[in-house]
Amino acid sequence: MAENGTPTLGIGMVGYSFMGAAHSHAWRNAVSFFELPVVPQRVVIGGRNADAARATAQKFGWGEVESDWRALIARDDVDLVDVCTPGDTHAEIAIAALEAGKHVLCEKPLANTVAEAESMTQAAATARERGVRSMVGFTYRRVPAIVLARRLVAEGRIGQVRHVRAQYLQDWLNDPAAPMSWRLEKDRAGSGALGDIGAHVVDLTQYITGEPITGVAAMMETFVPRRPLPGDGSGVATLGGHVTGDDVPMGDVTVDDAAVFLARFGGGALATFEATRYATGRKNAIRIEINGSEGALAFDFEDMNVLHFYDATEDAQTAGFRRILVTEPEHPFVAAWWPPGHLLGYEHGFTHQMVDLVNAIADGRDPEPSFADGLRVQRVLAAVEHSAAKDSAWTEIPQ
Ligand code: SOE
Repeated sequence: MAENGTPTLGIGMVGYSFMGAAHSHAWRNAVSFFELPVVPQRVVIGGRNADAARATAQKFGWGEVESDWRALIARDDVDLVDVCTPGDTHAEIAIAALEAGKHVLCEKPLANTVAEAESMTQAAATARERGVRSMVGFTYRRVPAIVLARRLVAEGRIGQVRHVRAQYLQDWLNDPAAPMSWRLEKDRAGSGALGDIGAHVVDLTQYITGEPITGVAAMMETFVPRRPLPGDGSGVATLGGHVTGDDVPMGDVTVDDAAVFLARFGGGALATFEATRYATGRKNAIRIEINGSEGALAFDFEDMNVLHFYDATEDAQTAGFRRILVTEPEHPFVAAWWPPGHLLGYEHGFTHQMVDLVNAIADGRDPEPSFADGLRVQRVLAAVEHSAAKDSAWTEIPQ
């Protein structure tokens, strides 16, 4: 019980780097800004590097540090395991947690392979029968403008969806002296730009349109095949950086730097996708444009409080893209924060994710995106890799 008598939910988090910080901050803010039926408590944090885990624990107020993730899962005071590790450990940790009866939040992409994602989805289905819930962390689903976009499509405001244009553009690898990190190792990350950021736009476009991607034709490229190893040898470099000097040890990049593909959606829409970490000048541009028979939507995360909406049923003389500032209390999640025009940022999506997850657990509902949703994304990623390896051959996605 929390001090005010509200029941608590003990969180055990595995991982402490970029996503560990984003999740820690979100667990903390969820309680401060939202009325929750159960209070998440930051009980214990763990990970490979105990010093790094300790630093994150101190910064974000975790109660204890546990270097063995199995011991973390086994604790009676842990009700939910938050998996913020690189993809190569998602399946093992998430399945063990589900089998131990712990709810699971797992960072995206769900896994490194379709086979792993299938095992995780199966474990989630089995655990669900015992009331254990699971969710995959496609956090951008909780950006208010994205939720509004989905709502407008579902309400028929843009009619039949015909075109989807989706890009996830970053540039933190454009410098060849930016060091190696686990995100550039296939064994650890599964794939490169495709899984790291392409997975987000695959998920977002399926979420907004409510339709699955049914087939793809793809190209992938690795522009810089070898990179300097990070100076401290820790392999946990954050995004970017610049390592120079004589005889700097180098490592092999074993993933794609960029992926581009054509796709078709279940409802017949044609789509183009682009995911790259070499889009000079673009820092975190998730750009989605959707054209429908009655209107269109356009979004760019670098201006994330805004949704552009074109209503084709309006008088042609005055019709035009409308710039909606998604900061009104009527907009999703916004009422809990600031007055209109007082903007939200990157971290708010994570807080909204925790809020939705906690509410679903308290209500005995399944949170979304589910592991099954994560598996659907994984199948698209696998089809993209397959197509690229076969000279862009059209590749259907099993539904
Ligand atoms: C790195 O490209 C990264 O941190 C991704 O891993 C995240 O999913 C994305 O939100 C921001 O960029």
